[in-house]
Amino acid sequence: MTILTIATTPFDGQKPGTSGLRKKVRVFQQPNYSENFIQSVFDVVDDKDGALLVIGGDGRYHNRTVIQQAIRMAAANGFGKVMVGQGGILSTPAASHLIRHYKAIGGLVLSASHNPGGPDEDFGIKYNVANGGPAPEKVTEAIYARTQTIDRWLTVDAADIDLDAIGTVSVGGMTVEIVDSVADYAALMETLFDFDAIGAMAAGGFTMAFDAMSAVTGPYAHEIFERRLGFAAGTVRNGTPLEDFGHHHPDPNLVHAKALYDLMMGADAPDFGAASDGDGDRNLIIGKGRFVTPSDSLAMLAANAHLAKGYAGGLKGIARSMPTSAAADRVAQALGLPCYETPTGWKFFGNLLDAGLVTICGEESAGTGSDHVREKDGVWAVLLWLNILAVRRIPVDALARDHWAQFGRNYYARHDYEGIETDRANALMAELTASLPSLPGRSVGPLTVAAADSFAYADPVDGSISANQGLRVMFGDDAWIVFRLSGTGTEGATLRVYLETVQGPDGVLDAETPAMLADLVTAADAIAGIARHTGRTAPDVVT
Ligand code: VG1
Ligand code: CO
Repeated sequence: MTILTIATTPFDGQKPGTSGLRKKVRVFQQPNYSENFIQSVFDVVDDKDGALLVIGGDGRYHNRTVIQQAIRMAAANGFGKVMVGQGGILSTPAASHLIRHYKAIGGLVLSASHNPGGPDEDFGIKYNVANGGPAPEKVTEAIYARTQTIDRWLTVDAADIDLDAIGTVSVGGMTVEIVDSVADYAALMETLFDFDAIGAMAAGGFTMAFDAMSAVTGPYAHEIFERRLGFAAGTVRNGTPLEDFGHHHPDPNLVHAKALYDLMMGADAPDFGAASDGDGDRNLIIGKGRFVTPSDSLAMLAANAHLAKGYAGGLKGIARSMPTSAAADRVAQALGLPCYETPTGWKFFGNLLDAGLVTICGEESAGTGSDHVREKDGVWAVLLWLNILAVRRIPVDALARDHWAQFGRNYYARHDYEGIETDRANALMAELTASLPSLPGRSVGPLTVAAADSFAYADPVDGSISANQGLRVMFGDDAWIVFRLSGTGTEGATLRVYLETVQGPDGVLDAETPAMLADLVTAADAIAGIARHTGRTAPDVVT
């Protein structure tokens, strides 16, 4: 088969963010745009000759087009085989599992995660490496460098293939295998959790609502929750992946999953509610009448994971991203486990998991996962919750209260200011950065700044340093604020303000979060000048 060399010139801005390259669909539709990025990935991957590459996405608009392009380019670049999820569908954790299970050299995950989809919305491409996890910074930096000098991309002259037909075909002499999107992943889940116990709980009348948000987890949830575990038909809501997610943001938070929240707070609430995001790596957990913050969910899962067979031997350690609440640290301390604090983004957990330093990881943005794959995993988190509830036989609310009584409670919220002009957001961060040395001693209301810094992470495994990962303002030992700019948006800037205050086991455990955080909200504006810089007096999204 002849390899075609197509001349091209670099595009600006092909810099992977927190989780891959994310842009508007129309940007990706420009001639050479996707091809330049994919070729830049292939140009930095060593040993691809004859190797296996996994490709899949969250089913959003433009997914199939890029998959067909990527298959032809993989053939031209010497890969031996490509494995694709049926219909182009693979959840991010399922893709991570396939890479590991079949010893692929890596994978292309086509998703913009929780960002909306459709012709006028977002698309994304992420490269995962051989451990199944997102490429570490040194790889994403090499990819970005390559995008700035690229002058050609390689493809073969071959027609599109049928992505819906399971089986094997040849493209330009390379084998392409279309696999069931769910089977291997579901089998992995059965090794970790007691499906009989969860199934017995469902048969005994325990009910659940799982909102797949018209995104990728629909097929996984139908198979696992309804078919294998026996939850009633209809347990899975919005279970068909749609290219535009039904015009919604597939973001499992209290704003975009409000229907689920309202259900769970109402008189007819099932026992357990959960949702996942566009690409299936996030999870939202809501018990009957009790929302569990993602940070609390991480802590509660860590404290109870040994009740599931996959974790019966206990945990090696716990890791959380820096802006995630320190609730998990209290569990680690009580269990005598090491606890690691990383920058935002799953790629920073990879080394810790590979080195066997931690078993469970989590982020405040509704991401929880373990060493079973190298991505966060929404369905996995739901199954771990169900397994724990099947063993403990108490409602979510009782489990939460019990947890706080034992470990204390971290009141926590994230305030997002979206679509800010980039210059204004940068000015706010620059001014705040400059003021950090002068902040200690400053008082706002009842709070006095004890310390302030810009978070830098030294990876304990490979020694790499990641600087400028968020600005921290600490008030004593029990309250703090973190400021950072999002690295996943496609329009303007999003300022994230993370607020946290801690109560010990003997403290106030049953207060409303906004009341507990009111002084911190005031302090955040006074210290960072949010209204002055952005003109905003309230966040767009509170999670
Ligand atoms: C956000 C979250 C971060 C998460 C990332 C990718 O990043 O804050 O915790 O890892 O999204 O998640 P940022 O830079 O916008 O704050 V996903 O589910 O969108 O791949
Ligand atoms: Co996601």
